[in-house]
Amino acid sequence: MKTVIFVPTYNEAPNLERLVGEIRRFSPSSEILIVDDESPDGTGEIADRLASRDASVHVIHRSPPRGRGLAGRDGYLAALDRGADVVLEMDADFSHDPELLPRFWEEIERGADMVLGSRFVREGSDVDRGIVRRTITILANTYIRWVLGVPVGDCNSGYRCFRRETLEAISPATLTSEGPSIVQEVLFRAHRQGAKMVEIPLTFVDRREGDSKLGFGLLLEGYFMILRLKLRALRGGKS
Ligand SMILES: Nc1nc2c(ncn2[C@@H]2O[C@H](COP(=O)(O)OP(=O)(O)OP(=O)(O)O)[C@@H](O)[C@H]2O)c(=O)[nH]1
Ligand SMILES: [Mg+2]
Repeated sequence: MKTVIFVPTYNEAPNLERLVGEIRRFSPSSEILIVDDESPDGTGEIADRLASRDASVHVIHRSPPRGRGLAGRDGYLAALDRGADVVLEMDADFSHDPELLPRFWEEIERGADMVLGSRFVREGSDVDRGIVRRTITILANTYIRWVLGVPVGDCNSGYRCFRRETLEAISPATLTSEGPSIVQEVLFRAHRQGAKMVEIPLTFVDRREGDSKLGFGLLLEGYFMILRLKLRALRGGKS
């Protein structure tokens, strides 16, 4: 089973080298694909250096416009191009613990089409974040689940993996989210394709190094995107 782990990065210089080391430790046979958007802090150069030392590390340098969604789309396509049987995506800021990687592979081997790291299943948690962020997350989650009807506890998880066929079925080239709403767009498409989803407990740790890219504007844009996805689906579009 060939596994490709892709990591979108924007200004993750303080995290990237240690992250790649930890991924290696917990999933030694995976390929790692870093998708960088010309980070001004030199993340791309660090990625190149890591790739030159390790043949299973690859880098994509995207040109503007940048965006978490655009990087996600390119990451999915490149991972499929590399012949992945399973594609996993995770953030670079250690909110997504690499120690969990073997659990993802286990669930795929047991028959899941898609595995999600979830804060909202038994033993998952989000305790590290402040009360305001936690409340926003819980409300957003309830809203997304209600509008899109996706039967999972954590609709905002960007720590997840897909069986190749599942990812192909959602046709990543046609994703429309430029920003972080790609997380829900992909989830919604996979749900509509009938993907068998399994959630595993994730203890979410807030970023320690580097700055957040998720401002209020992106948050708001995400909420509108959810409605747009739903409307498109109601009109019989591909969603
Ligand atoms: N390539 C690329 N990656 C991005 C972009 N924006 C964010 N990312 C990456 O996507 C992942 C998630 O972004 P975060 O900034 O951690 O978003 P968040 O987890 O919602 O917010 P914080 O953890 O509070 O910063 C990280 O690995 C980022 O480096 C972008 O425009 N391009
Ligand atoms: Mg983060």
